[in-house]
Parts: sequence; structure tokens; C-alpha cells
Amino acid sequence: MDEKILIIGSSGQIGTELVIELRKIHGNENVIASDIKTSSEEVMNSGPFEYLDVMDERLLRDIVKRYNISQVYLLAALLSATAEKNIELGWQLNTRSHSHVLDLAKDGLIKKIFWPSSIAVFGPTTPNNAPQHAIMEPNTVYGISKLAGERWNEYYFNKFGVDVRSLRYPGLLGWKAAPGGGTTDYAVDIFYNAIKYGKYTSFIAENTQLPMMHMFDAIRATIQIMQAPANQIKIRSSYNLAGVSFSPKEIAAEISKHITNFEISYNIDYRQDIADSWPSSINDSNAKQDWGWRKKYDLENITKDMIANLQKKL
Ligand code: AKB
Repeated sequence: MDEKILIIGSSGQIGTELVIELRKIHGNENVIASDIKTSSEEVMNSGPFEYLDVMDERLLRDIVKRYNISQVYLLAALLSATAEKNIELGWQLNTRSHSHVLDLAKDGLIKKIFWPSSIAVFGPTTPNNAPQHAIMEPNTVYGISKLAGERWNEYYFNKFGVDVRSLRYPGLLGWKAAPGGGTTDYAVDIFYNAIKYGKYTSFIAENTQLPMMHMFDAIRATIQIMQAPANQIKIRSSYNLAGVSFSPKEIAAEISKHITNFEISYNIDYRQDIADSWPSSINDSNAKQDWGWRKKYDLENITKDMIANLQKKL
């Protein structure tokens, strides 16, 4: 029997692309998209969609039973910048939704979970090229909620045998859907503004390097870790995942190779403090070793791909 998959948060930056890729693999009818707002036309027109507020545990259980769901990808979350502005909602949404989904597996209703973590689990005391097992003292609501979630993943795996798999995503760059509420969002905004106006004002300082990744690689990693045999998943909290690290100045220089006279200026805001608390690069050797992870996109390819596709889209 093929899997029946529920994607919670199908209208977001990752969900928009992940639903389509999973539908290609498992069949349109077997991948149920869900969110509190409608998803992209491509998602809405290619398979089932359910309205779901993940805080509504009864409705979640009802959907899981109705479709006989075997796997859940929980993508709904408040990201780093938005959660700082709405502490209570950030904490509630990020932690309760996770417990609801872990409990579905504990109660035997589903077999496998994907839950994304983030580089935000690291903090100012984490060394650069952050090791898998590092000092982790996050100082943002989002980072604290993700670190708590990682501990719950491992706990539910050890205590109840829940097959939960997780990646610490860096900032993600894709052209299909814009991100919302993150600190790394500047690296997507910059492309929209470069194409539309030939200039961009960055809220992150010119030399601040952050770990980033092309959405294509992030989706590949997500599907790869979910398809890996269970005995290859040796880390049940969450795996470090690395793509490329760059600063606003470096990405602007790369964009200038395609858009002549592109100009970047800076107007730093509260998100700089968040960026400063994160490591500038990540060591993902455990993911490489355990389940064969390899990234494909570097800054040059990301830039080419983003510009080519956004020029068509816009
Ligand atoms: C954010 O900036 O909050 C996210 C993340 C790094 O998890 N993109």
C-alpha cells in the first residue's frame, strides 16, 4: 500500500514546493495539503486540500482518520522575526502543533513524521561551522521552541518508538513561494527587488554571513531523509544541513553579474541581532555519513536559477 501523506502548512514557502514533489512520487490523491489559508493554484488544483488550524487537535485527528494518513509533514510555524513580535503565539504554535503530531504517532494513528528544525537552535555561544553536537543556547523565541522540539523528538523516539525525522534548515531560497517572517528572508527579497527595481535595501548588515540553501536542495534532503531506512537515521533530534554561506554583500556582487547597475544599501533593524546570534556556517558531516546527503547548489547556481525563474514569473 502506498503512503497517505498529510502536509500541514502547505501554503508556506516549503509546503508549496514539497506538496508538488511528494505528489509526483506518491500520486496526487495520496498527498493531502492543509493550511489555514488556501495554497498556490498548483497545489489547490492538483490534489486534495483541507482547511486545518493545527492548534485544533480534534480536527487534526479527524482528518488523519478520515484519510487514513500514514505520514505527517508538519511545516506550520512562526519563524524567527515574527515570533519575536508575538512571543506567546510563537511559543504556542511552534510547540503545541508539534506535540499534537507526536501524539498521533504515539497513539498509533500515523507511522512517520517529518518536523523541521532550524539553524536557530544555535546561539551566540555556538562555535562557527556549528558541529552537530554543539553548545546550544538560542536566544530567540523561535530558536528556543525549535530546540525544545528537538528534545521532544528524541524523547518520543526513545520512549515510544516514534519514527520522527528532522533537519536543521538554513535560510531557504526558492522562487515559487516567498518566505514570511524569517531573518534570512532578505536573501529572497533581494531577488524580487533586483528584478523589479534594480536595487535593494537590506535589513541585514553587509558582512553578516548566514547559512543558506536552494529550495531544490532542501526538498531533496527532506525527501531523502524520509525515504532512508530507519537504521540509517542515527540522530533523532535533528540533523545539521548545510548549503552555502554568504553575506548580503556577496550575494549582491553575484546578482550584479546578471543585473547591471544593481545597487544595495543598508537599513539595519532588529533582525540583525537575530542574525548575529546564529553561526555563519554549519557542519553537516553526520547527514553526509548517515544517509548520504550531498548539496548541489552553490551561490553562483542559486543566483542564476533564482533570476531566470523570477524573471519569467514576474
Ligand atoms: C528564519 O530566518 O527564521 C528561518 C530559519 C533560519 O529557520 N528562515
